[in-house]
Amino acid sequence: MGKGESVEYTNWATNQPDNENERCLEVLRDKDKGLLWNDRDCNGMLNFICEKEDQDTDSPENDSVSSWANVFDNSYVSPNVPLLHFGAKSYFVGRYFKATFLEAIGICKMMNMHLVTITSEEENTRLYKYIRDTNAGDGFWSSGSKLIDGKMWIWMSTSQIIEYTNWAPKQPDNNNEQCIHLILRKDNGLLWNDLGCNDRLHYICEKPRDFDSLDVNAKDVFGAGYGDSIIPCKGKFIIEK
Ligand SMILES: [Ca+2]
Ligand SMILES: [Ca+2]
Repeated sequence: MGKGESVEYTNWATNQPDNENERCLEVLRDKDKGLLWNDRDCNGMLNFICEKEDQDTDSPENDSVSSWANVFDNSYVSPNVPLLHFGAKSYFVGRYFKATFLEAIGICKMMNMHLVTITSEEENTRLYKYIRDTNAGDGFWSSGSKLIDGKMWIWMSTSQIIEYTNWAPKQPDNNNEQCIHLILRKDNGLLWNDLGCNDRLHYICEKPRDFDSLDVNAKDVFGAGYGDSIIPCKGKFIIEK
């Protein structure tokens, strides 16, 4: 997760991985065999090991292309990490693990992404269709919350005040529910509900789309029906009508 890369080298313990519902990797110390791997439930409480890049060395691996923070932002993104590309953003739908609102912020950050912001009906509709068509789940965290002052709804990932909304009927309905939960209604779109921030939900991460590394197709970018052509220009885009 820290680099957005697929795991290639492995050192599984005997008969591991053994359970589809165990989605995190635990390392076990074995006196004879060294460090062995086990798939394990992600909610367990374990000790942990952190790592960071050594800033002092000049090894070629530390150049800007492969620097830690850029890995998920460029073409090194693992083909095994499925992203939805729409408009100027790419999205990752976290469907296999549920997290609290704050944990979801951390998980997106770990992938060098942000918890999602939704600023237009088009964006809300595209996410709705993607979630529906991929059966990704029925409840997701967005980065919308009023945790800052208890009153104002803000996209935490961008600090913008929330303008476009798509509240479900009778929502928001509770002053103690301070985070925005996206609800899939199969025939009725992606509706918003205020929910307690400590509830556990799936989540959607986003990042600016990296056009340079992609084979840009206008239909892909702006959805079928748009005839716009897009000319990449040093990372920025001119959209010709
Ligand atoms: Ca296991
Ligand atoms: Ca509510």
